[in-house]
Amino acid sequence: MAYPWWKECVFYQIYPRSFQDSNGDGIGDLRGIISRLDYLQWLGIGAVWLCPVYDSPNVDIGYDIRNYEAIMAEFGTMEDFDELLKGLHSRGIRLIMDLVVNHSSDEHAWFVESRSSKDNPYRDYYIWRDGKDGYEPNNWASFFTPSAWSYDETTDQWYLHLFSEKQPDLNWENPRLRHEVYDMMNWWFDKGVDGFRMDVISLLAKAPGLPDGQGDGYVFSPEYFAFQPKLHDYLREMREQCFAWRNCMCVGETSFVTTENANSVVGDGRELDLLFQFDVMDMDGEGSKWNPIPFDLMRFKKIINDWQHAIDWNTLFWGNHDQPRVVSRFGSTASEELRIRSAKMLATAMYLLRGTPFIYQGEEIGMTNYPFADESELRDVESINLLAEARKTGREVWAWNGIMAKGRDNARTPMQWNSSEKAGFTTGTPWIDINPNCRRINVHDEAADLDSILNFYRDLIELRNNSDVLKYGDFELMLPDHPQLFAYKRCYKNKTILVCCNFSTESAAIPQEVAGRNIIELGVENTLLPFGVLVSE
Ligand code: ISL
Ligand code: CA
Repeated sequence: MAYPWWKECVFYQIYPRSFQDSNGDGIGDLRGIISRLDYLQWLGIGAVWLCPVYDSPNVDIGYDIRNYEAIMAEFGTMEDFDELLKGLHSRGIRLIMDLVVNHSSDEHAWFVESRSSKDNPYRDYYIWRDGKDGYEPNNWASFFTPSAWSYDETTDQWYLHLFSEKQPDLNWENPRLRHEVYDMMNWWFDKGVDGFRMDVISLLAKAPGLPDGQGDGYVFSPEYFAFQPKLHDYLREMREQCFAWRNCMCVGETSFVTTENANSVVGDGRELDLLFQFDVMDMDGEGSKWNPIPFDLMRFKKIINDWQHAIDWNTLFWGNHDQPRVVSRFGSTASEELRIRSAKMLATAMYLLRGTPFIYQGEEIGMTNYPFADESELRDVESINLLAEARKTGREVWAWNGIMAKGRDNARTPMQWNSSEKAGFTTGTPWIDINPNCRRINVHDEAADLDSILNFYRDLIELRNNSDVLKYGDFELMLPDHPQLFAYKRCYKNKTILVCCNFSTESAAIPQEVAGRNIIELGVENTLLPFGVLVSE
């Protein structure tokens, strides 16, 4: 049986603005990525997910696209892009692009036209409604602003935006809009890209009539904008029009997906190949990500076990550009020893599961959250808006604590290439501060140290790439009630690999169930030390 390429390899996510600057303007760019291709090859990854590189006014750092077929000037030119793609392919590395089509920038030509008059041919490319008695058409809250609607004087109507007011939602009910998007996707496919990561793709369809959410004030109402029945029509049409016949991979950022509805997008219907679910990412927030609750190992085990059994093939990840750094979040930075061991433990626990791993840049060297000193150091619209809103109700301290722990800027500080002041990222002034811990956490030093997190990631990727058990084996949760250990078994054709990870800061006795010939042994001294790992076969 032949498996598709995207089940055979490990993905690496690049956030271009913070990966490598090549011209000293403090902003990462395409030529910077080109200069690091040998590093990616050395790491052993087989595909890259590139966050948006399209022309954008950068209100949401590239997730507000002004022109889908042009490269952002700060990142370089289309020639640079072509060279990047060629450079990846010549190293056997595939490239998937970010597809952001739930919304565009308000500076996109479509929206400029759309807002100009009610009878403009582009009017129906977006979602316009009359107000209700001078107020918003409904009570929906947005991800980034209190209301999901903004009023536009020119035509005396309101437009919907589930994100910032500069990210108007596209109207997927309009077939002309849909076919423009398909043409654009095919244009990129014809250039040779290998697929797309589809931004908030589960939100494309909105409930007919845009009903009010239940509650007072502005109400966040995913029941009316996520996983609506029409979503499946759009995804099937997209597949037929753009990629059913291609050797590509499309992964959806399916916000609000559940184990119950997941197979409606990735099951036999095959609308998408893979999906990102956020149950693990959401587990340390109560109701909202800004209300922190401690990591609960039992809950983690249940989430992983449920997902491993719910769908045939999972995405495996600990973070991305929207999440804090995993070692700060679920590991420990109490000492260097614990940071290093917990980073390795977390990688083992996640990436030996059944599915396709996605490593976020900097994770492979154990980068940590950034100690932001004050608001002036923030760059993310989500955090900046949250703080401004919280200030109105005297909840500034709550918001600031939330941002320190969960703010998206934590993952967006520049990649740490070496121990110099600017971390080898730039020669100029970086667009966002560089973590001073680049002195000890950086690619250059870790590449030379065989016990480093970086070399551990490299070995883990190699182990996975060469093991049919790890790639194709079944998953079985072990020791479900153990309060400290997360353990599982992977089985394939009479072969078994056992993975046992100590998620706690206390030592744990090694259960006999996980004994075997050791493949990975970390923090094992008769017992499993805090964050210790044992993998055996
Ligand atoms: O980070 C989040 C807010 O707490 C997530 O809810 C995030 O907004 C959501 O997963 C959607 O993310 C994607 O679309 C956004 C963009 O800001 C994110 O960077 C992107 O990954 C709008 O395009
Ligand atoms: Ca630059």
